Amino acid sequence: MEKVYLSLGSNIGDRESNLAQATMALFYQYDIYNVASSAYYKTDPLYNTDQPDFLNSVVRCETTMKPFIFFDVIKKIEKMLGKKVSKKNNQPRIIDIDIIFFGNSNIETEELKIPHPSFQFRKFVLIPLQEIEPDFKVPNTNIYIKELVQNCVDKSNVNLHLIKSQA
Ligand code: PH2
Ligand code: MG
Ligand code: MG
Repeated sequence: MEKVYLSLGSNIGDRESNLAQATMALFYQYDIYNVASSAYYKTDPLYNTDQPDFLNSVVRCETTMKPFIFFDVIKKIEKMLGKKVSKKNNQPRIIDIDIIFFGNSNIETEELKIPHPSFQFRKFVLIPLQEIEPDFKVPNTNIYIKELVQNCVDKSNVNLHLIKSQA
């Protein structure tokens, strides 16, 4: 069984619902176990700043799937939630599910890179990861999540997003 860490993001439509539906789809998927989610965080859009704020979370789960099979599953979940295939990077999206770590895997292909090449530069990944795994150590290194958060060059806003009751 491999431990997998995913970054989820949404900045179109009902963002809370989009993150929740993606997380539930993982929960009910065959051969995905022990799904745990961080809270949701409201985050400044990185790179293309001319787009709505994101809600982001990090999900941890376990699987016996191989990375490319798992990658197909998350692509299908994105499609199911209405994600359109876009050629351009950094466009607003209903849902984005990115693999950050997949056990100790190192993968370097055009479609899939693991670990995610820019995880350490993204506060919207590091902060929710630290919430669910405060003693996390980056696979194949001696680097702890705490150091990554302290040394992160990204100074954008990442704030806990509380789901408010209507009352
Ligand atoms: N995803 C991107 C680009 N920029 N910014 C935030 N805050 N959250 C994201 O999930 C995000 C982003 C490309 O996938
Ligand atoms: Mg992404
Ligand atoms: Mg993606």
